[in-house]
Amino acid sequence: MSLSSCLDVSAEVSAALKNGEPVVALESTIISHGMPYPENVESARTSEATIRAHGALPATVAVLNGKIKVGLSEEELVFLGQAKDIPKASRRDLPVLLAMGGNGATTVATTMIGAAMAGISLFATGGIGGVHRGAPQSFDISADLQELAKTPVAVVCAGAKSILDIGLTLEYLETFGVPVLGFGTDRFPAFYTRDSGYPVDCRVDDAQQAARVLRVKWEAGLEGGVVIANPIPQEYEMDAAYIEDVIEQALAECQRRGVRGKHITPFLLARLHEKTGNKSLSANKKLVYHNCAVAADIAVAYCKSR
Ligand code: PSU
Ligand code: MN
Repeated sequence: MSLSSCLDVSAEVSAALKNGEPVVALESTIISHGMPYPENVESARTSEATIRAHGALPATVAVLNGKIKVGLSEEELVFLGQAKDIPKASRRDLPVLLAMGGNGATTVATTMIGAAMAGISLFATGGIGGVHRGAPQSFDISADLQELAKTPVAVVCAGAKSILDIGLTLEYLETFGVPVLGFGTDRFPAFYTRDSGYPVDCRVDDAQQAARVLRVKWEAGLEGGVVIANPIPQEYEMDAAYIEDVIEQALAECQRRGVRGKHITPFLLARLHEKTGNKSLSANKKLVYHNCAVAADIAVAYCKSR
């Protein structure tokens, strides 16, 4: 089986990449498991439109009929948003889905894999997975972190939610040599809030500086990804004490119900949206659009820096 038999890059994305034009990848777990319908489809559409408005081409990634598709049609976006039975597909799920001809919503890890196969360097999302609270006992560490260690894609995100242990997540990234850049900030953001209480490794103040770090890293042969942490815009930031309280409640419920493994993150996200009366969903959408804009700006700068 060759790479081309499991990878299907849309004509538009493929032409842009051949011409050295900027492309930004988007994940599909955020569509199928991160937000409810119809907000998920609206958010996917607005994300793509934002990337185009900033001069790059969007390429949403998903597994469809046993192929990694890079660049989805409108019908495919709606399908992923409406279907109830699309499994969340991380690295370990890929070979099975490809072999069996299945469908899957790609996480940060698998979206990075698809992007790297296609030759896309920038990827925009909401938040990355990480080391879960209680991981010293549960061993629950997202495969996203190992992917960042080895796959050469830069992920623009609003940091990580404090459903995770952010301190341990940053330690893990340091151990595996993943640079964490703050975009216009010295602080690692916590998704709904602009400051997790932890610093970033390095601050970059514009798209050109970020693009330069990527160019130098990969030209120097330093494998692996980069986290570009872009805080939620001030006007959409949530109250830290309020969201922390809601997260604590959701985590307690998760434990009580014995939710495990890959179901933990989607369970917590759904609970947060319910408990905040969709305030968190609205913040989530805004920060994703902001990440799309920044990722597109960096993709444009990265192409020019060649
Ligand atoms: N965090 C969010 N929103 C999300 C996810 C994480 O704030 O939608 C999704 C992403 O697709 C991420 C995945 O890659 O959850 C991580 O899942 P796990 O913790 O099971 O690796
Ligand atoms: Mn996990």
